[in-house]
Amino acid sequence: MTTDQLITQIPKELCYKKIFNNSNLNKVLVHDDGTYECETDFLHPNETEKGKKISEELEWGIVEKYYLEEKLQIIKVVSDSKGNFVNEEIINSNTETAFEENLNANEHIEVRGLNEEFISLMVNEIFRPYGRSSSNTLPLNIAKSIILHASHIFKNEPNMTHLNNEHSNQTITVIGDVHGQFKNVKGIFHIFGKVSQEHVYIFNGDFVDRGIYSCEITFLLYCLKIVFPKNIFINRGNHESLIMSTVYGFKRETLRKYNNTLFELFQDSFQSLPLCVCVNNDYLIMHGGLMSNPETSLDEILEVNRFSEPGNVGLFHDLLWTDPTDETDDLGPSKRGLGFSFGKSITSAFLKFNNLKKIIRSHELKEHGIDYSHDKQLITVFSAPNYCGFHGNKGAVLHIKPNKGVKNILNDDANLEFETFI
Ligand SMILES: [Mn+2]
Repeated sequence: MTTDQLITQIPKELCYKKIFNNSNLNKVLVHDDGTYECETDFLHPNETEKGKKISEELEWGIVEKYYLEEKLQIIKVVSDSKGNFVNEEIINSNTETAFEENLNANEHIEVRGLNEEFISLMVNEIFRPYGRSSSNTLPLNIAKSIILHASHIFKNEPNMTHLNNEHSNQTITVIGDVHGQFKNVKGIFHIFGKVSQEHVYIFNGDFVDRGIYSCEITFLLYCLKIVFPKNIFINRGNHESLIMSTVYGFKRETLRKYNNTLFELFQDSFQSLPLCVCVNNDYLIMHGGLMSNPETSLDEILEVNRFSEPGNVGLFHDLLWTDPTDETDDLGPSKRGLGFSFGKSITSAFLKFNNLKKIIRSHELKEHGIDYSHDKQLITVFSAPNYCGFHGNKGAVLHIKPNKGVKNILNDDANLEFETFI
């Protein structure tokens, strides 16, 4: 039986579905004296650093001015050839300095003062239509420096990060394609919880294109990466590339909201993104799928030079592009006309060769957001419900929480739990 047939047999409380009501999000209560409260905030308890409610202390305009002109500082950091700190220089964020053009290889940009409160301000007021900010976009220098700071963090990560939550209460949640559907990304954090020390998120590629809020999603994910570098990981998808994001909407969106310099900086950041995460030495997570030779080691994945476009063939390309197939056990044609598809024997052989339990990947629309295939050795997670506004599919997330998973007719693994949402 297929996933779609099986999932309908799961009792409702197991295949549980929370309905995310967007009308409750970001509702701002404006008092007569002009101060405000966020009734449902995004990522923080609506308090200033001193612990006082914003509404008691500051008018909205002052909060925005405080962050954008004072609190956030753009710093150029200079390191020596071994990466050790040498010195730093504050760049004034108010002026339109072309700082990124002047960066040498031993220099990078950091945004200081970026915290959860700023993220909430950005999401609730700047990015929200009818938010109280005078603009729906970030000031250009802030936008540039967020991308540059995040890129610097990505560049220093390996192609594949190893995570382990076997001996902790930490949940690791895998999110599949979200494709510019910002409302759903906010919904994911509302429903399943914030990024925190206890809750690590893996965004498994294809967060841009198709939907029209790719810039907002990228800035949110990059800001979270800056604030919680060890609690959110972002794998590159096939859409985080120059060709795809030029054709499928992200370029047009970026030019409309910002400019071509920003688009180029986004491309540089995409070329810095890692390719995989391996959890508990059991689960390998990548956007697309496996390579043609199942006797490819994890060390070979670590050796790929990923700081470029993925090309049309080879390991780098395959990790971002391939799909599983049930039509053949071995290798089959690609339904995308690019590369190949891989059958069950490839998956089995790869898992055995690398002593892994399952492959977790995204990249394909699934009616229920989740699919178990290849004798349940391979899981597809797709997290854009009602994809493109008309597919009518659910979205799903997959939690990795050792011995606290939820087994059912579909999920055979006590360390995993999937949840679906619309
Ligand atoms: Mn994809």
